[in-house]
Amino acid sequence: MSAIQVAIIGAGPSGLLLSQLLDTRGIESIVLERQTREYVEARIRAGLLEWGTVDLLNEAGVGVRMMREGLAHDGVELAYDCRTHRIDLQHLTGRRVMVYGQTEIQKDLADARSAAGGRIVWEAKDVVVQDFDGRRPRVSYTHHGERHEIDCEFIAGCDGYHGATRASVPRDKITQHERVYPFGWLGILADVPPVAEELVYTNHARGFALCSMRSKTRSRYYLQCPLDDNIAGWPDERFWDELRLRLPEKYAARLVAGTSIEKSIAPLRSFVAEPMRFGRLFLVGDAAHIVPPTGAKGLNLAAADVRVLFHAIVEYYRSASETLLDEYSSRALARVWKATRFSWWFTMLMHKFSDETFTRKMQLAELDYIAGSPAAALAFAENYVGLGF
Ligand code: RFL
Ligand code: PHB
Repeated sequence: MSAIQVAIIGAGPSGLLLSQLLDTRGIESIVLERQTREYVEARIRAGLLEWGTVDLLNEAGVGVRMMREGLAHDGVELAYDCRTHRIDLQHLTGRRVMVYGQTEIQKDLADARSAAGGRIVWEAKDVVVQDFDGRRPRVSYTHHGERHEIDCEFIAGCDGYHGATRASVPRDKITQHERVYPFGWLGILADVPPVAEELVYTNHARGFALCSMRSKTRSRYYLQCPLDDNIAGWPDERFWDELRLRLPEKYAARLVAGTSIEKSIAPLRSFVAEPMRFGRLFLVGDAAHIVPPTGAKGLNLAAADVRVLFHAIVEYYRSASETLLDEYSSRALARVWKATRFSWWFTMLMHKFSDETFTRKMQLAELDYIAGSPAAALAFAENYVGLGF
């Protein structure tokens, strides 16, 4: 049996970033990941970073490639009812956002951990967390058929929505809040130039569409689709035809179709588990909360949790003070609920819910209000670029 300061479950962005940050302060961790490195790095997910996330990645020493290859955007467009309205994020808030794929962050983090000799166990199966109520939590797992056990001081549950850590908390100690939306997002990745320089979120009578990107030559597009649709029913041509129908004319005319590199359907949900701390077990990122992707808050919230926990653990090892550890859950949740509200609101504003005209009229009136009112535009912009701490 070996002892370690922090056992981190999950090598997604939360787990690797926490491990990397702790290492900058000489705090030892081990990361246990159920999947292979290749599998984790192939998952196409987030693409838009708040500047607070950019700063944290730089603080962790993994921002060099992001600063070179990422695309900083000063604004974002809302399209509705055959018109477009640009929200000037930089002018309204003094802040920008960064386009840089989660796949790239994942690679940069894994490279940095391996260069620093960090301990990551890929394919760690049947992870069990125990005794986190006391001062000596334990984690056990199977690797290549052999069972291992680790003694540690803290456990960080960075194992996503379907992970083992939240599931090991007694039911009467945790409250879970959930909203499931009656549609999904069909996403496509293709090596074609994006239709616009910035992201375009479209409210259309046929359903929501989003034009995003990974670079100036790689586009990421999404369409609202029924939850029971499957990929086989969406050959590339159908996707491009439907996207063209939903986009404002000027972008539809510019749309370049191409072969998809990846295509997937994701359900949309809002989910928050409270509290986020159970003795010496801390839930981080998607393990504690899920937001619908409208507004791109998921990865950014995960990074914000990591930041709060990182400072709390550093403070503990520096001064033996548990104050920041005690405050972790309430500080993280204050931000989580605000981002949950924004993602829910933006989802409700942009998607088709039924054929009922009243709901759509309300959406269009609100979009028109944002377009015409600097106060409403500012409220949107400050949430989109990320609220302060
Ligand atoms: P992850 O990325 O799910 O990583 C959890 C890791 O834990 C592992 N794991 C286990 N390991 C050991 N034992 C177990 N029992 C385990 N169970 C699970 C998993 O294999 C995995 O490697 O959670 P993390 O690190 O908290 O990161 C969260 C983000 O990945 C997520 O919030 C974002 O991807 C959400 N998201 C977006 N966020 C943004 O900020 N901006 C965006 O533009 C954005 N776009 C998106 C998104 C998510 C999407 N989907 C598919 C959910 C777009 C999409 C389509
Ligand atoms: C993405 O590029 O994947 C993306 C961007 C913005 C969102 C959601 C997803 O709101």
